[in-house]
Amino acid sequence: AVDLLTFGEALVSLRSAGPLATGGALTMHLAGAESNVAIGLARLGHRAAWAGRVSDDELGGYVLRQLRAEGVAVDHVTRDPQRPAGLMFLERRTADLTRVRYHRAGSAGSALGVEDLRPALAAGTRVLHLTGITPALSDSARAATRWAAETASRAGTLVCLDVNHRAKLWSRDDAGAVLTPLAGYASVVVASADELDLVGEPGAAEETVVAGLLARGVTTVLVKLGGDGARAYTREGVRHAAALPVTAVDTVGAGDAFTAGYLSGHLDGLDLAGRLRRAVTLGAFAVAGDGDWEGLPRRDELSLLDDLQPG
Ligand code: KDG
Repeated sequence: AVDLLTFGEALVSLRSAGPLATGGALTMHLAGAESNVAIGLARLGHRAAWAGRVSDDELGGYVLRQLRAEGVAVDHVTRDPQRPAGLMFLERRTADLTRVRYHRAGSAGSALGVEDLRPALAAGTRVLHLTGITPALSDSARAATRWAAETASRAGTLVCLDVNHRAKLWSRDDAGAVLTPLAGYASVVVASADELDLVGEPGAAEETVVAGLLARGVTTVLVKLGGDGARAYTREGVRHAAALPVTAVDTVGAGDAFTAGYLSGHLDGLDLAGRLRRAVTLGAFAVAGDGDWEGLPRRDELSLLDDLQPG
């Protein structure tokens, strides 16, 4: 058994320093919200596994090599000889503004199905992490996500749904129709403030959506506020966690780092304040360095930011 199992599509991300239209050098990175979370946990010494389908070529080999190098278990990854790797082009315009272009329709990762997840879930996990990206990829990926959430929640496994709305993959209406029922299987729901209503009534206020989720059995709702930190709602009330004051170099991946930190704190048995402190600490490491996950801390580095007071 592992501490955390996550699944989805891992992408090969090709990053340019400036506008793509002007060309120049691209650098190759592993991307994917779920694999970012798995790496965040593995860096802290937790046993993390990632499941999904990768292409049976050099690019799929690259994805597996990166995950293995970071200590993420890939025992339940399927190589797909028929379909290509999902690609993502990322152009940086400012530290906060990056534009993404996907080439992932019909990819190996998007062909994910229930049978790809069955052995991974059967092997056992303390936490199942899933995102709102995976059900946007295909009908089979949507069915697999729902199956995994339902199966894990029935087995008493902690399920964490990280909403992660990707407007380039589906509309808010389509996302809401799928993610709202999915949230009913989750114990922990993570969303940024502008995507929270995708797990409630469209346009509903934060308090209304949160009350609905808590009534449906969700125990913790984490609302990410970017540079303003996060709010955590439980039945006991609401608590605000400020972000740590670091200079933002690259904000992509900060949300995944936040989730990884929160779940790491949960696995370590920390109280809510401790889980939030670890969440904002990982978020700070993610924004302070380039890349989605490259700057995430190892356990002995967690204390590096201890002297920073939440700003
Ligand atoms: O969360 C960061 C992600 O945006 C990135 O790694 C790619 O998973 C990704 C996606 O589908 O956008």
